Order: sequence, then C-alpha cells, then structure tokens
Amino acid sequence: KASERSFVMIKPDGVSRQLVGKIITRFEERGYKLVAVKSLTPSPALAKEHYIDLASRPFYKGLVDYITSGTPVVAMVWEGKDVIRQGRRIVGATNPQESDPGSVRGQYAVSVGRNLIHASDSFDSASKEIELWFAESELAEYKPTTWDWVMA
Ligand code: YYY
Ligand code: MG
Repeated sequence: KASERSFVMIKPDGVSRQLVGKIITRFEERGYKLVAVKSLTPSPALAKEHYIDLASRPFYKGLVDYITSGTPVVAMVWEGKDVIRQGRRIVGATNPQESDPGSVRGQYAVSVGRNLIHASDSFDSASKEIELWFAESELAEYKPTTWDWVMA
C-alpha cells in the first residue's frame, strides 16, 4: 500500500509537559502528512471506547481517568508510507523502561501509566480509531510540497 493513515494521540502528560511541538516535529520531519489535528478533553465514553479492548485489565479505570483528567489530549491523523508500523517505532514500546531511547517514550517517559502518546497498532485499529475520533469532514485532502520527494 503506497500510503496509509494512523491515529496518534498525545496524552495529557505530553500536553502538560509541553512536548506537543517536539512530538509533532518527529512525524513532520519523517515526511508524514498531518491529515487532522485537534485538542480536546475526551469524554469518559470516548476514552472507554478507545481502550475497549483493555476493559478487563486492572489498569483500565486508571487509564480512562488519566485520559479524561481535564488536561486535554492532542488527537491527530498522520498519513504516509508504512505510517502505522513506523508510528509505533517513533512512539516506542508500551513500557518506557523498554522503549528505545530514540523513541518518544524512550526519550521522555519512565512510567507505563504516563507514557505520553498513543499510536494505532494495526490497519484495523487505525481505521476504527480514526472513525471514533474524527468526522470524515475533519480529514484534510491536500498534497504537502515535500510529498513527491518523500514518497518516491
Ligand atoms: O498500544 P500501547 O499504548 O503501546 O499499549 P496497550 O497495550 O495498547 O495499552 C494501552 C495503554 O494502557 C498503554 O499505553 C499504557 C496503559 N497500560 C498500563 O497502564 N499498564 C500496563 N501494564 C499496560 C498498559
Ligand atoms: Mg494499543
């Protein structure tokens, strides 16, 4: 597939710690296209649905409380070649103690419960998450000036 889309979210700790620009820069400079971006405090219903696959896990309630704390998240859709897999590499392993130091989590986080950022883990979850967080009308259609040089 020449191009695909991933849902990426900077969690409240990333916003509060003022790491939004540094995180966005990694995706921009790699050559990915910002298709959508918004800042919001997710409702409990949205946060629960986003993490519904983890509903039986002991950390689920704490995770939902963290995401809905009142400090906003930055929800984004990024597009480009292999962006789902590469987005996971940029983000790093779930537990920052195991994350590569070159990844966002490995550079900026130490606790699994405050790991700064989410990225879709598969084509199916990316599709589901983009639909959950964004309306079709919020997804931009445009071509970055860098696109042909990045995507060849
Ligand atoms: O996709 P990713 O965020 O890397 O991990 P998931 O297994 O989907 O878990 C989602 C989220 O849950 C994780 O980013 C932190 C939190 N979490 C936790 O607090 N404690 C764990 N043992 C596992 C996950
Ligand atoms: Mg996940």
